[in-house]
Amino acid sequence: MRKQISIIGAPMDLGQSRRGVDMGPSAIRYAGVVERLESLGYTVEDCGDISIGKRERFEETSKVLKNLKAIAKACGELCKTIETEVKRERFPLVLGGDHSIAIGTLAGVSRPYKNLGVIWYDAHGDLNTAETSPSGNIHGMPLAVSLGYGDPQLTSTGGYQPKVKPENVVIIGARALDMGEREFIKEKGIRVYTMHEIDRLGMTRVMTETIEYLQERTDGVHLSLDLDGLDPNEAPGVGTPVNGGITFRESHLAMELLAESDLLTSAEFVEVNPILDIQNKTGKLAVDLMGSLFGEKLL
Ligand code: 4U7
Ligand code: MN
Ligand code: MN
Ligand code: MN
Repeated sequence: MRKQISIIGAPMDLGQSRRGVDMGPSAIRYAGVVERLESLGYTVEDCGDISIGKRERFEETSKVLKNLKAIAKACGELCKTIETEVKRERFPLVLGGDHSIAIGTLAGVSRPYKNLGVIWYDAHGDLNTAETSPSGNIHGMPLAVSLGYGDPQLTSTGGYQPKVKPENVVIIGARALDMGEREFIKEKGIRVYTMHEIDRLGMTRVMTETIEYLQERTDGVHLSLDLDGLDPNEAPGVGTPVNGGITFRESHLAMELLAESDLLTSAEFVEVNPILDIQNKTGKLAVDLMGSLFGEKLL
């Protein structure tokens, strides 16, 4: 892993309806992310936050893509910031913010890689489009957008598309996939380890297979970690919790195996909502996981 990390905050809350996820980057900073990574020997630069526009007003039942323009604009800015950090040969570590920011992160990190791999650690598939979305919330769409499906204002971020090929994506922790997402997964042949496979195979095998699979076919790998991939008992501060999730220990193991593989070229931790959290438990959890991801050893 590159020894120089650039932290970029993306205080986005326009991709979903719960208030407070815009405070996620602060919560992760207060949990000591910079100090934690420095203690592991990295040089860390906090680049601050990108700017996010204003929320529009909707009927909760409205079928439009909510806050489309402002999200597209912020993702464009995030993309540029990340491109700059990648050119400086630094490891981009993005703090969210709701998961719609992954549209910008992936646009920023995927240009130099012809075959970028993506690990999508999440209870959800985030593979909806305007046609399949039950909510109109863009945080349920960033993976579809990065694969080239969705509104052109989103898929065109960074000026090229798609950012990722379906065969280079691995979803881990899925347990709340909408009907349209299930069809999309089957049609595109996306690799998914649902909670069923995690229970059945164990996290060691899930991660070993994922790492081998991506090692063979990709030239860089991005980790997009939605804290709701973990069980709500461990990560209560998320907007769309789903019971029966990945445990704290399993997640640490997954991060340790990723550290060992030295595969990652960028990462983001998203959906931390301090308003819904208990004494910043979820922010601290994010930083704990980053510790393992960046090579912290127990002995
Ligand atoms: B997250 C949902 F319908 N699928 O599209 C949707 F269940 O980034 C939830 O993974 C999306 O937290 C969750 O609105 C998005 C819903
Ligand atoms: Mn999710
Ligand atoms: Mn998500
Ligand atoms: Mn969520």
